[in-house]
Amino acid sequence: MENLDQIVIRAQAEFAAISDAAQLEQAKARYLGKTGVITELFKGLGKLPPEEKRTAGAPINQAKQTVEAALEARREALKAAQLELQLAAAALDVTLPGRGNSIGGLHPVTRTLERIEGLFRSIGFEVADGPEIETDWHNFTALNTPEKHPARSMHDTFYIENAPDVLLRTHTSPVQIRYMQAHVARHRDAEVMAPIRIIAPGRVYRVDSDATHSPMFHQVEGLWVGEGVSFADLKGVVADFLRSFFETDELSVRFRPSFFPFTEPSAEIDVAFMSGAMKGRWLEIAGCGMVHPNVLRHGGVDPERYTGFAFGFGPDRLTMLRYGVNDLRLFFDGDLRFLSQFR
Ligand code: 2NM
Repeated sequence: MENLDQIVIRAQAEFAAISDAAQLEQAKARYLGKTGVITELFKGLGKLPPEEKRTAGAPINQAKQTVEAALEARREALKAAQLELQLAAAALDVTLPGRGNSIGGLHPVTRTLERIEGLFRSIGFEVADGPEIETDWHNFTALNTPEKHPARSMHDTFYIENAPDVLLRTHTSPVQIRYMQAHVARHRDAEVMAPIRIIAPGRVYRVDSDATHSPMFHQVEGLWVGEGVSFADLKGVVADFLRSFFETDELSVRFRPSFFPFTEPSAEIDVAFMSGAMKGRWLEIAGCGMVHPNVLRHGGVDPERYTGFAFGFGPDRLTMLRYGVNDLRLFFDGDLRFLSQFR
């Protein structure tokens, strides 16, 4: 028969071989459980007389304590190994370099708009804005555009369904109409109206889409209304602006007769760089003219007393020229590989 020492050695070896907590508890039951080997030995003592019980019981008690100690030691070892595994799984290599913060940047067209606004503010212009969803009256009628003009067709302008008088503005000129009306109203009782000098930058919409046209694009329109404002003032303001914008005096600016319903006379503005890669090529860059008397009247301004000039250009196009971008759609695709080059 197996003696006490052998039982203890077997228990210690068994516990040591187990690496699973549940299996360890099953092994414990085999020695210390209700029908365990050591428990059975204690049961055998019951039949002995009291004085023999004590002498025979002492070594069994000793063996039980040794087995319990081995069990506890193994439990602790398994718990420690488990913790070790968890720590290893959650390990962080604190010596790795950080991911860093990626720094955002302004959209190239926004940069152009801010530049334009800064330049015009510096010569006393105010920056005005207005709704992108406009009425037919503010967008066309007030701007002297005839009832049957092609720009009013559904092929050119986005209309709002079931609202025939509502559309997406096709230019920022309605801002100028709204501004004139509000400004004149504020000066109703004054002897002389203070001059109106504004630019209206913003998004405009036309039914058009290819490499050089987007259904949404940007415009900056300017307006100067006052006593004695002339085409010569227009030429000076525009030429100075363009030379400041492109940061060069090596820029030829020419005014070519043209037609717009809202100005008379009207002109296209072309520029040519006198040096550099683009040297000598005329680029159409803006439209302009003296504000038509009907437009002044719709703005509440007396055309017998005041004159004004207006101009409009495309900041998207100016941005393409300034940064050498060849496809307008790159500005509106939202591709970070393109946009992050302007940070
Ligand atoms: C252009 C060309 C010519 C223009 C006219 C007006 C207003 F509202 F004052 F009549 N604002 N902008 C204008 C004139 C715009 O863009 C090519």
